[in-house]
Amino acid sequence: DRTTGTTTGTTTGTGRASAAPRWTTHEALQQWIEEVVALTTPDRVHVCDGSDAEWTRLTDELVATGTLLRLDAAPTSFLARSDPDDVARVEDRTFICSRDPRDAGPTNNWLDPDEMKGILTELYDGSMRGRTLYVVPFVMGRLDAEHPMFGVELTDSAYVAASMRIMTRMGATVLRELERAQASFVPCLHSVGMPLADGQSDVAWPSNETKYIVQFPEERMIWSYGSGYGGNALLGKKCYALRIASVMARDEGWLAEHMLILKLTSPQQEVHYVAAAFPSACGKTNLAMLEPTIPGWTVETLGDDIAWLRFGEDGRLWASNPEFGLFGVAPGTGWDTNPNAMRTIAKGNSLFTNVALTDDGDVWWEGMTEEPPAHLVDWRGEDWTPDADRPSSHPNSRFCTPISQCPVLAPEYDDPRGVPISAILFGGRRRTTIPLVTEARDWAHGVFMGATLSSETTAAATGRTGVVRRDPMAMLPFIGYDAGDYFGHWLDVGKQADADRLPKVFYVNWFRREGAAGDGGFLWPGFGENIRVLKWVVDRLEGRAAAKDTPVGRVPTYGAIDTTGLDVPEERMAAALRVDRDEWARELPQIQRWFDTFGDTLPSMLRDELETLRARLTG
Ligand code: SAT
Ligand code: MN
Repeated sequence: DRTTGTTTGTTTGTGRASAAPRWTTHEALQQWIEEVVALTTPDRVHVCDGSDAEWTRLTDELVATGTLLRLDAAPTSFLARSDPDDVARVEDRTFICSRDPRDAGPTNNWLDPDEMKGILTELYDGSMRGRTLYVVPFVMGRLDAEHPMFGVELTDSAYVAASMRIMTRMGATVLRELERAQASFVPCLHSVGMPLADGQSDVAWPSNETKYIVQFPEERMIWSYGSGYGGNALLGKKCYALRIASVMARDEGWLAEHMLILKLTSPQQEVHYVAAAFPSACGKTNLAMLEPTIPGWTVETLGDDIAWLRFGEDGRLWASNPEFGLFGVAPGTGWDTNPNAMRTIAKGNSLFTNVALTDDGDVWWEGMTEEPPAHLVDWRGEDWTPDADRPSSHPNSRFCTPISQCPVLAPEYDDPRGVPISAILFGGRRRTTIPLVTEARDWAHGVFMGATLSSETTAAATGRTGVVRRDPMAMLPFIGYDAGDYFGHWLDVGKQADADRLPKVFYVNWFRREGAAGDGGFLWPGFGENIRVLKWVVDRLEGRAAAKDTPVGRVPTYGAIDTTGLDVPEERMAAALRVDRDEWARELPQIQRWFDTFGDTLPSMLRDELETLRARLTG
């Protein structure tokens, strides 16, 4: 029996006489598991098959250990409360360990790979004692893709194994294919870093104060230690599908991006696929599932976080979503703001982390309904009433749910080729300066927009929130190599195709506010009304909407955005779209400083774009 076995067993069902049990016929995988078992000394090894029975067993066990609470009101869904110190990605503990520090670039933490392996090998030594090592064979994207993108996560967290079943295609079918082809895979090693001594009882959320999230780009390998949360621990997501995949993409001529993918159908039945890059917790999930407020338009979802873009034979960029689930920010998700996410969750089979619990055994978070319930148990497990001066749910609390349950999932989600992209949107969270929507003049100008993208920080990463930082292509924490080289790669991608086949690039900002300091109310209602901006984008693609050329790009002329039935006064609309020379005069030195951090890896084309912008603004 290869699916279970103690690490001290002698011979297994495959009959091979050996010190270690035989877990797989994949030679490299078998050997790697043996090495990890020898180093981390788990009590048991379990090779995940991805079955329903396994899900039931895992979640039952997690309920028994107190990690999960079964929701009485939704018995196929569960609530987890993390350690209060393990609630978000830890960017300052995240490393790109390339051989040459230059290849990590100025935006990543770097340490020599051998040195890092030394540190982590010491931490992993005995780190799984008293626990089960779960072997999670998975594929990012589809198993029937031309080149399936395999990974195997070895983790001592049942919560991670269960979450990986929602977020990736995993289990026995993947392992069989790995074995048949003796295919290469990205090894992803994860330990929460809390071994259990004999008789020591476990805590609900094991983790370690010391945390490392480490990518070895040349070896296509990931080592993670100390955290059980989200992108720190579900290694198929940010670590593989963005950091490692971005390096593969650079080497192979494609793009791995932090983008949602949506399908837009106009009243004339024109279909356009749009990819959009926003930083974490800036509304990607909401836009991906938007419910249009204007008649005749349809939005369907293909993905809410990650897009892999490759050129098709037609010379267009085709995007596919490598993930199998949604890991969305809970607060702010409600029947008003994102009814499709609510419908997805309502079908059950979901893991919630760090949200509040209602008295009748359901979940609640800020923004789910207008009025909070009279009593809750908050994300730390404490009593909560509406007069409390703290939120009931952590601002980075999450729902983890199968994407197949999304009622507006586009049928093309299941097409291994993906979908041809007509437009790319870049967006951030900015109170001032950035207009509601701006169209790039050409690909290079679009790359400049992406490279200078900025946003106020959110709770998705630990650290201060609300501080403006440059977040190029919304990829700042996810670029697996030198960011200057990454911009160069984007420019090269533009040279691989005819200009008229490339997606058109737009820069959006749903978050601009009233007042010179941007401290007033939002100028634009956002959410479902964003369809009006998407409509302008489609009308531009179809050559029927007006735009005026400004120093920063093309913005809608007065009246070009359809505001029928919307209560946004003319002045507010003008303010949302304004290109303010004073604001941009303050922006230029910030962009200059940002570019100066790169030295000679910054493509000269981007410096030229900055000079063009400067000249246009002062001209
Ligand atoms: O925690 S995750 O990295 O998965 C979520 C996010 O930051 O987008
Ligand atoms: Mn994300």
